Amino acid sequence: MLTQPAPASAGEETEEDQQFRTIFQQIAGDVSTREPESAGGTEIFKHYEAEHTGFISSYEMRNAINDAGFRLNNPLYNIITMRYANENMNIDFDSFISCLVRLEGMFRAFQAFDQDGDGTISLSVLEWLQLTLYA
Ligand SMILES: [Ca+2]
Repeated sequence: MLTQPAPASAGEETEEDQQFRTIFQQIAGDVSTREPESAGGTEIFKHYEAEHTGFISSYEMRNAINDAGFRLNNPLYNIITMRYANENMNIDFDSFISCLVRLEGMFRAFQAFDQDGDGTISLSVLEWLQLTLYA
């Protein structure tokens, strides 16, 4: 289903290209086996959803994301609201699950690259594009 990123010219793959491809394959493999409903997201959404309106507020979204195990900061919560909330600053179920899946994928990718676990990664622009266009 997923197309693997190909090196710029076959036969001239550097060690870094190979490493990136291995990591990307790991991530793609993880994604393809991922549960459609992320990390108990359905239960979390129901917990915050007020009176079966089908929405949670952007404020509740912060708590819900926390409950799903993600620790973010205010700028990131603001970005998530801009990206996933509707014009009334509410988030519906599908958007909530999309957000969780995205966060999961991005964290997973980061951890795959951060092999020494120091919380920083180094990517070339092409690696960055492969990662973000895929995620
Ligand atoms: Ca690192």
